[in-house]
Amino acid sequence: MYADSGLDIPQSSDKMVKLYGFPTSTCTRLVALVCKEKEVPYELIPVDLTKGEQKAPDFVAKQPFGQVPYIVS
Ligand SMILES: N[C@@H](CCC(=O)N[C@@H](CS)C(=O)NCC(=O)O)C(=O)O
Repeated sequence: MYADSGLDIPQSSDKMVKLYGFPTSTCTRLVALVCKEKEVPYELIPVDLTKGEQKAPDFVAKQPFGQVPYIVS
């Protein structure tokens, strides 16, 4: 799913912006595009909208609207 999405493959580094989102979500892609344009390295943390992961209690604790994207720098 991620290989042809145009979004960066998830990596792990505490120093990178963490972008919680779904690869085909336009809202997620907009933030990813801005990061790329501004050369801000980011790590995509998948939140699967098709599985309702955005409404999971642990995610809603971070993002109370239960929507993506959610970013942490
Ligand atoms: N105003 C928000 C809207 C975010 C939004 O609508 N996200 C959609 C995906 S593009 C979403 O999380 N939908 C799932 C849901 O609402 O349960 C933004 O632009 O970041």
